[in-house]
Amino acid sequence: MAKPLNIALIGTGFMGRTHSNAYRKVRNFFNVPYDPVLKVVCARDAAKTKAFADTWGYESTESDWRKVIERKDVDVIDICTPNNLHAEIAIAAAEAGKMILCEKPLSMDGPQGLKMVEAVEKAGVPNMVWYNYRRVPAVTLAKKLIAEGKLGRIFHYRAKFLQDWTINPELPQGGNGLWRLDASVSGSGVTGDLLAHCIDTAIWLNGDMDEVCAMTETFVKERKHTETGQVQKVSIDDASAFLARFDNGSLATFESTRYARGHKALYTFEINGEHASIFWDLHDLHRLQYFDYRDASETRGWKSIHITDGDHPYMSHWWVPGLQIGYEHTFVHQVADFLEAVGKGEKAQPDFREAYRTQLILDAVLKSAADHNWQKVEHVKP
Ligand code: 4PW
Repeated sequence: MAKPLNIALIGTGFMGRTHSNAYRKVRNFFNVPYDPVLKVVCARDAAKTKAFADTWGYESTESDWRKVIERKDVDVIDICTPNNLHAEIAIAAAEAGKMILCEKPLSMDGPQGLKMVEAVEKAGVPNMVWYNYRRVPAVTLAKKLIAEGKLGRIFHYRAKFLQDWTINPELPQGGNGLWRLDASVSGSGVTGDLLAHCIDTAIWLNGDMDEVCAMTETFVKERKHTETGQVQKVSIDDASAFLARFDNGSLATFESTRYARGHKALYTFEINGEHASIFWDLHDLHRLQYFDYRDASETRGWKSIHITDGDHPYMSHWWVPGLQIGYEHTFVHQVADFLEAVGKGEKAQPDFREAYRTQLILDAVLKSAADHNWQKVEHVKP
C-alpha cells in the first residue's frame, strides 16, 4: 500500500501546472511507494490560487509560504516561485524538516546555491531539482549508451536551446509572468533559464567541465516595466554562448538565445565519440539519432531509434510499443523517481548538491562573458 505524502505547491505558474499534473498522474502509471496528496497550493493572488486549487484538486490554499512551511500536515515543499525566492523558502523548509523539490535553476548564483545545499544536508531532508529533460526516455537512453561505453572516448559535446519570444522591443519586462526578463528576480537571462538545462544534461552525460569561455549580448537595451510602465535598462542576457573543455578532454559548444526567429524551444545536443555519435532534438523528443562506426559498412548510417518500446527507459509504464509520450511525462518520471528514491532512502537526482554544480558553471559563464576571458570551473564533491 502506498503511503500518503502531503504536497505543498508554492507558485501557480506554468511550472506549478506541470508538477501538479505529474503528482496526479504518477500513481496511475508507476507503482511507487508513496501517494502524493495535493494538500495545499500557495501564491499571492487569492482568486487565482483558488481557481488553480479547483482545477488541480488541491485541498486548501494559502497566500503566505511561511504558514505553509509551519503546517504539520505538509511533508513536501515544492518551490515553483520566481528564482529570487528559491533560497529563502528552501532554507526555511529544510529547517522545518520538510522534503524539498525546487524548480531550476537552483538559485540566483553559486554562493546562494551553496547555502541551500548546506541547509538540506544539515537537515538531512530528501531534495531534488526539476531538471526534467534528463527524464525524456531518449535522453535517459543516451545516458545508458554512454555509460555502457558504446561511444568510446568522447571528443565533442554540442548543445543549443533556442527561442524567439523576446524579439519584440515592445514586450514589457518584470512583474507577474515576465519575471524571467528581470535579472534581479531571475538571476540572469537565457544563461540561467535555458543554458542551465543544457549544462545539467551535459554534466550528467559527459561529466564535469574544467573551463569555459563565454559571450553574452542584450539586444534590446531598454523596456517598459510591466507594472509601473517606466522605461528601464534591461538587466538580463538575451543570448549566451560558450566554449567549454570537459574534464574528460572533450571540447564543447553551447548556445542559447530568445532571438532565434522561428524557434520556440529548440533544444538539441550532439555527442561525438570514438566509435559512435548521438543526436537528440526536443522537437522530436521520442527519437534518438545514433550512428555506430562498428556497424557493417554496407548498412552503416545514422539510425533514428523510435523510443516507444517497453525495453526503452520508462516506456513499459505507458502505452503499447509504437505509441509516444511527450513533454509532460518527463515530470511524471521525475516524481516517480523521487518517490522511489525516498522509499529506498536513496538520493533523488539531481539533488541540490548536483544542481549546485550547474550553478557554478553558470557563474563561470557569466564571469567569463563579463571579463572576456577563460574561467576555470570550481568543482564540487558529489
Ligand atoms: O525551464 C524552461 C523555461 O524556463 C523550459 O524548459 C522551457 O524554456 C520552456 O520555458 C522555458
